[in-house]
Amino acid sequence: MDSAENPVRFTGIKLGPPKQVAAGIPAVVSSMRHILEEMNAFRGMKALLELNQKDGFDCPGCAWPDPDDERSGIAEYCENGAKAVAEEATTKRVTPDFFAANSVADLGALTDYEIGKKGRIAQPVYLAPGATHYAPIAWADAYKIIAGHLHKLSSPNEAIFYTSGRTSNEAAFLYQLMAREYGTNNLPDCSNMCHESSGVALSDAVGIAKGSVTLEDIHQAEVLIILGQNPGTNHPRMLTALQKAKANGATIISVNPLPEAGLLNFLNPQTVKGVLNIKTHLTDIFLQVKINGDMALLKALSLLLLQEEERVPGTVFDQAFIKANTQGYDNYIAHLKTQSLSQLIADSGVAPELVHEAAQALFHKKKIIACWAMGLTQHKNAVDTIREVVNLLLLKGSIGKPGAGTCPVRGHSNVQGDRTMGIYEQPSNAFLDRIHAVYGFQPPRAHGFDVVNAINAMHRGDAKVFMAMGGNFLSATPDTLYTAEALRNCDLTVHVSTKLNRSHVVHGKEALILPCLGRSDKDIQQGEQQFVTCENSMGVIQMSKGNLQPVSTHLKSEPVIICELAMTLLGENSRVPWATYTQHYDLIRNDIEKVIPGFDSYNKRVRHPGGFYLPNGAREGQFNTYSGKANFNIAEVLRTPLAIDEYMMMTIRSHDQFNTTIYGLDDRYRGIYHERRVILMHPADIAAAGFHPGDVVDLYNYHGNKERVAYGFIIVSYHIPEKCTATYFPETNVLVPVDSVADKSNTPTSKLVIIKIKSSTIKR
Ligand SMILES: Nc1nc2c(c(=O)[nH]1)N[C@H]1C(S)=C(S)[C@@H](COP(=O)(O)OP(=O)(O)OC[C@H]3O[C@@H](n4cnc5c(=O)[nH]c(N)nc54)[C@H](O)[C@@H]3O)O[C@H]1N2
Ligand SMILES: Nc1nc2c(c(=O)[nH]1)N[C@H]1C(S)=C(S)[C@@H](COP(=O)(O)OP(=O)(O)OC[C@H]3O[C@@H](n4cnc5c(=O)[nH]c(N)nc54)[C@H](O)[C@@H]3O)O[C@H]1N2
Ligand SMILES: [Mo]
Repeated sequence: MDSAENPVRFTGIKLGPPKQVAAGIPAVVSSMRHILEEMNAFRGMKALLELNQKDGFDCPGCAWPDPDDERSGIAEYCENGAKAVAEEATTKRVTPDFFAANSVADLGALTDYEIGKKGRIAQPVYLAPGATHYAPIAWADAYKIIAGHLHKLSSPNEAIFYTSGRTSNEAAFLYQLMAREYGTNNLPDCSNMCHESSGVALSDAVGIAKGSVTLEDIHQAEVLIILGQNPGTNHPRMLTALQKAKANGATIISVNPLPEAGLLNFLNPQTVKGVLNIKTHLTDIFLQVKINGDMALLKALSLLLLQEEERVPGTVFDQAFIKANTQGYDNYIAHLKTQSLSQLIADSGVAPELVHEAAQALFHKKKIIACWAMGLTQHKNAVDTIREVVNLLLLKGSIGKPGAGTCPVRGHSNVQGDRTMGIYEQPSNAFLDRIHAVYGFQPPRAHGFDVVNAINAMHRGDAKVFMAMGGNFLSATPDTLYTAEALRNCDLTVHVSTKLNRSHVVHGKEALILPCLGRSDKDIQQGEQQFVTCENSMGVIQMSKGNLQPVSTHLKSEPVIICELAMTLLGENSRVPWATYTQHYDLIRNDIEKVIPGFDSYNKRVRHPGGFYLPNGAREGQFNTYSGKANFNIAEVLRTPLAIDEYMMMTIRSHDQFNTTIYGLDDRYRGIYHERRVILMHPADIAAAGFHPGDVVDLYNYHGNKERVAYGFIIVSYHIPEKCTATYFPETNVLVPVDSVADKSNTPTSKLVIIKIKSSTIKR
């Protein structure tokens, strides 16, 4: 087996009933167990006490916002935030001795779970050409190797600078500045695989690539529609906000192929009721769509709204809003009228009576919020589906007023901020002009590579140096074996990382691992403790200040690594005061303020407890689109014809992982324990194919006449629609074709891979 893939090793599956309720005391027990496995109780408590407090550090987990006003005095975090901290603040260390004892091939034979448990990388290491082991290297020598390679390239566009969304604003700003002064816009990021479809859809529809709501809006909404999102696992603190909305009388409609525990009920472990086992019932109407049945469902809902509006004019649609603020209404209505309600409902996979019930819940409500995540964004027609969400909100006038609007729930804790800071392969001219005005160098104008184009460029040999500011490019991206060939084609691969991962094992002809401080680590420059800043999912900029002693004196902060590399790379001629920036991060923020709108008095306002909101046109009802209005969009439903032996597969996260970081082997809410190599199937599909629950199967994809195989998955009978299956990523990324992407956003279609399922020769 190629070291790019997780080795097939079964770990002893145990199944239980899926949970009906999220959080509660089991969540508290689970978080403490993860903390204590990684560090002593004192360090653990010190970390948790400052997590998400106004003067503490931003959770390295998801991007869900902190409450503006009251924060729970001791525990403003969730089970999975605690796990994210445990993973980062661990006292286990990967030292040069470890690398001497373990070859790269040895590391490749470990599973992702085993690799992650090795601890924090404690020193920079280098893999020389032809070498079998990483060996320690001095920071200055590492910078020289990178600069040497970058100077050798025939064009700066042969280099790629990837970013993962944990990078702070300060580091992200410096990183894009270095790449652009060096001469390229090749700045792909994890967003290309994540919410890019949301950004594209929302920019065209309402004039801003971000969501429009605040946390307070969620509390005030009359109806919340939650599509393609599993908040109980991936954004647990969202459940507290949903609980508040329910207390204020909101109706929650959930749209998902799976009845996720966190959507159904919630036991808030931070309230007396939660501790007393009194749960809040969250979802009122559960619409169990087929995979990618959302567009058909949304159209069915809009059609039912239209029929009611025609029956009693002026009672359902917000005609005044539509007239004043939107464009394309008449065409959209004409289009809706061409659609067959029964066909739409059949295409959605939802029971007709439930679609009618959901439509009724919307008829006379004016404050509607739609929340969504990867279940919508990672499809071929993702951009159109998200525009269909906006169509529905526009009909209701549900945007740009309190309690209403768009809520794409972001993933990585600072993925939104990284984009604000200019981590983007398609920067606007306005942004580049400001860089020029502030620094006096001409940044490149040609657009660069996004993630998928970067993989293809490396594969063709058109890109030769790959550098990553965090993340795990090999495992997070599609078509694992193809991507591995692409990375191995490079002359040099460089990773600034906190922990070991598979991208360190699948490397270029030379490779470097540069260990950096994490969110929870104390960052001291010139004797003064520094803080960085992040932007959450709702556009709030806040400071984040680590408080733990770093596990090694060799670690450097991301901003310092970038500045030192940039000085080596760009030398005397650079127009950027890199050395100054390393002295105090306020000096970086002073210049960010000059380049990026909305950051006036950055240093002052970010020191204000709770930070500050960035301007947001859509929130104020100002739509900065090409038409100056919010735009309706017309798109047809996309059907996926399947042969009798074909299935749709969505790749999802278990409860015990953060993307490619595997915290543990349980998916507690779904009742799957101690095993990740599973495929969830409908019982009728299992029987029809002649399989039994517990059988081991291999999964095949034949996109573009190429065979892709993922070996060794155990069938689990599950409450999932027929012909739909689910597996965990990254194990099945080997099946996601690199050229199967969303129209307009180029996001890999990780939530709909067509597979065939065959008996395996592998035994359990
Ligand atoms: N603990 C933890 N927190 C995380 C992460 C993590 O890995 N672990 N990852 C972070 C990141 S980067 C992100 S982007 C977010 C991801 O957060 P989510 O988007 O919640 O993550 P996924 O597991 O990809 O879940 C997608 C959900 O969409 C559903 N789904 C799949 N296909 C469809 C479809 O066609 N239609 C509909 N309606 N639903 C569908 C799945 O059943 C699942 O419930 O979470 C962030 N937070
Ligand atoms: N099939 C499939 N593929 C997917 C998805 C899916 O749903 N299905 N989801 C996609 C999504 S939404 C996303 S966002 C991407 C995620 O893609 P990435 O962001 O590239 O992947 P992560 O697993 O989050 O990266 C984890 C690594 O980041 C490093 N790290 C952690 N903290 C820090 C830090 O503070 N600084 C630095 N420098 N490094 C750090 C550690 O070394 C760790 O191993 O994956 C995508 N891939
Ligand atoms: Mo993400």
